[in-house]
Amino acid sequence: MTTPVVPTLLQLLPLNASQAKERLSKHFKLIELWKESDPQATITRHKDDIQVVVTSAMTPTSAELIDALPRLKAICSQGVGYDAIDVKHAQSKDIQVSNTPDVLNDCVADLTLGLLLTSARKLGHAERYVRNNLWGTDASFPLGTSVSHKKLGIVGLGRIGMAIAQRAAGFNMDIRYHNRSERSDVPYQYMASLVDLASWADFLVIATVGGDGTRHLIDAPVLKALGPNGMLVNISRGSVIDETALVQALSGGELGGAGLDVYQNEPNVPEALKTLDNVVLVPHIASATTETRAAMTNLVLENVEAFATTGKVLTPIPAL
Ligand code: 8YV
Repeated sequence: MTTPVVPTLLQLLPLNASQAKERLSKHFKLIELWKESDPQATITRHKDDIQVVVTSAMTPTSAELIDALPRLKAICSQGVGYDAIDVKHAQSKDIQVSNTPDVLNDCVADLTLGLLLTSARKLGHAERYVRNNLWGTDASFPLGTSVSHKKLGIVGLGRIGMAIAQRAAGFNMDIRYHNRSERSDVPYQYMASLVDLASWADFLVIATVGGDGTRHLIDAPVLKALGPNGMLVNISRGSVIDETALVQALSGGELGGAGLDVYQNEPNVPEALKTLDNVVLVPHIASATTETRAAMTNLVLENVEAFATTGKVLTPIPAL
């Protein structure tokens, strides 16, 4: 006689919502993996029962884990990016994968403009200047760079890129973009060459997807094209920028400044960047507000509930 399957959900990280446990437990037995003393043994013990994995954009979900769970049917992730999940492998095994698109667009775009303004107007530097009691001394504070009416290049004009463009339009910025292909539904000029976009732009914002397809898309020639008065803002993934080339360009004065939310090897930030006054560094917080994280968590829960009740997740990642 075969033992019946106990529908089980493997949760790789805590979800920051008071009712999360209650909502998930309605449909599944829960394994909260971070609480287990021997996570590998727990996975092996429950492998024939686990149907759903809850993960996040920052939690590696490998082909190995997917292969270890023969009854896995759905992976529900918190976050819009899915470069940490082997989506192709999951989809090749008919496992649905969901992310949390759209609910974070505004919040990420808000932070992007924040980084842009902070870089251009030297807000971080200015803060340190006041706190270090330099105001009123001989050490005068340098002039910043204007943002309004300047040229903004957006690399990756997807849903977040569009929310950034909408805000930049409020600053009367001239907006152009670079994508894998031109869009016919936007009023902004397309530039097929990334180097051309960088040499045209005063500010270059990176809002493209992460993963192998975009690795080191922003390399030394792009940074050189942006130039000593140009500024780079990255809210996508650290992997998109050649970080060694970035450190070199900033230290050598070939690039004017940078505002960074993401890094190649988080949470490690190159020490050289921390010493530069023309760099603004924040710790991957673009979606980190109470409201947006609640909306993201809720969408994860809705995906799990939709899978439990209809067999289909709500916001699937399209076939790769
Ligand atoms: C979060 C993110 O850091 O959505 C993404 O792709 O990188 C961020 O929103 C993360 O998803 C939090 O779980």
